Amino acid sequence: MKSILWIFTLLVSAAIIGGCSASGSDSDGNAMDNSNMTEEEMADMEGMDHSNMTEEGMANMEGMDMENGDASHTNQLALNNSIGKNELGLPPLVESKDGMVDITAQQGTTEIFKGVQTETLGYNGSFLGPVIRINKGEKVTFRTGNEMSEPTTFHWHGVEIPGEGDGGPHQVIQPGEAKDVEFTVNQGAATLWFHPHPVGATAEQVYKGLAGFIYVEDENSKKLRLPDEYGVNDFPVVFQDRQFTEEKQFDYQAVLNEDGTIGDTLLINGTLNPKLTVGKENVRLRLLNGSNARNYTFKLNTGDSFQQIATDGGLVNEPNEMDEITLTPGERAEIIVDFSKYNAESDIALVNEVDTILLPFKIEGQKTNSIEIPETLNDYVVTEEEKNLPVTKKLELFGMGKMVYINGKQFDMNRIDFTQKQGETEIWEIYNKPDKMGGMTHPFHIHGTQFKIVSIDGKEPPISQQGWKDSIGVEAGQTVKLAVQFNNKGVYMFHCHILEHEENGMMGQVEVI
Ligand SMILES: [Cu+2]
Repeated sequence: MKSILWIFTLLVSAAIIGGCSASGSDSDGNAMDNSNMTEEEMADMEGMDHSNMTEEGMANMEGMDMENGDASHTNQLALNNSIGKNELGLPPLVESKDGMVDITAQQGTTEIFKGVQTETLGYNGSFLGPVIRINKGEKVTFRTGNEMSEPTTFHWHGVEIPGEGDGGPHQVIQPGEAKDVEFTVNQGAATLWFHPHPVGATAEQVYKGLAGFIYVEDENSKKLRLPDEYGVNDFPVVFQDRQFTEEKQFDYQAVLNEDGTIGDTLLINGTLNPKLTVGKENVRLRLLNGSNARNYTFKLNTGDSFQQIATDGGLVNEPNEMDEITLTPGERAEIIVDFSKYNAESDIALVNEVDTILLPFKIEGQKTNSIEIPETLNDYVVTEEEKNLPVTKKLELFGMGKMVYINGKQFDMNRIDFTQKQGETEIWEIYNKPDKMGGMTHPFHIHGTQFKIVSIDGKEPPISQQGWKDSIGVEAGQTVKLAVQFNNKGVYMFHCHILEHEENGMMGQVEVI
């Protein structure tokens, strides 16, 4: 009986291998934990990727009566610990010159592993991209160029930008071409990012290195005395898990998983085995989950708390004292860690939920210029009126693998799914319909807007999500209500930010008129 259960567990695990997150009710405990599996067993599982299953196979699995009724699951492929060998890479900080910012997508090679050149993609360099800092009220032009040998687009994730400049699948830039994207920054201080969005190549281009940060600053953020010395007490930190070939190359097609491509090797800002040297002071970390599919629950190995100061799209009202924070793909959070109580001998690290060491810290004793965190940071509010608005757009997320749908449909570039009036707030209700195995979390993202979470299953969202958002992890069975307003016109995508689900058609279009 025990062995039957084990095989069953293997089957289910295989079916859901990939970047799915624990979807709440984890009461069935460790049944699906593969951390004790042998390599051979792991290898067997890899051969069972359900994306290659016949529909009959799928149907059989759906018919399986799971005693616990819940196939919630953590990421199946464990991450390696960072041994802290390399100082965390710091992307160049780029400010606009007379409103102009040059951003060129290019291909090259990068020494990720010592002495080995890995073929990579990057913006203004061979791997990843710069941090672009822009200011509210400023008119900026992103001069985007494509020096790669394949088409791409430039999508500004979280930026409130007219649809024609949003860089969705319609706005392809061919190799050798360039395009100016002009807009006025009209949103509050936030940590945003940019990445490609071409149909059929988004996941692969991001995987190989196309991603960068955008910082928006405003009067409020400049006035608040938050840690803001770039690379001193204020760091961009992008988490991306990768699976390298034996030759230490990216072979996306070889490791592609239709339910989310994950890997055992974490790169932070493109650095393998990173560590971060900090002073005995308050340090601001701008966390971005830039992975194709993996979720992270960040915490300190000491169990100490930290302060969350921002969500995806802006500062929260007051610093939130947190023990841990979960980010699904595309989501960001800014946190402040107080290193003043540690010293050079302290063993302190940012870890994932299962205590995988992601980023060890090295404390430098002489830097003690700590900045007090202000008590009030912002004036975000979900109004009574917004809470009482009727639902006017309903979206049902469903499926796994190649069979992923929004309202039973897959993406069609020539179909507009919704229209909405510019400047008008509407309530979008997103329901993640479980399948018989439980289903999985879908990180839902809307382009061109920062929305407010009105409720999750009828309740106020957790404090960590009370702020401007552009992405939200919707767990299987959950219903979330979002107050959505677009301040510009045009066609915008909404989609699952597991990049393989997006590629498989879990995406729709809203036209703002
Ligand atoms: Cu999804």
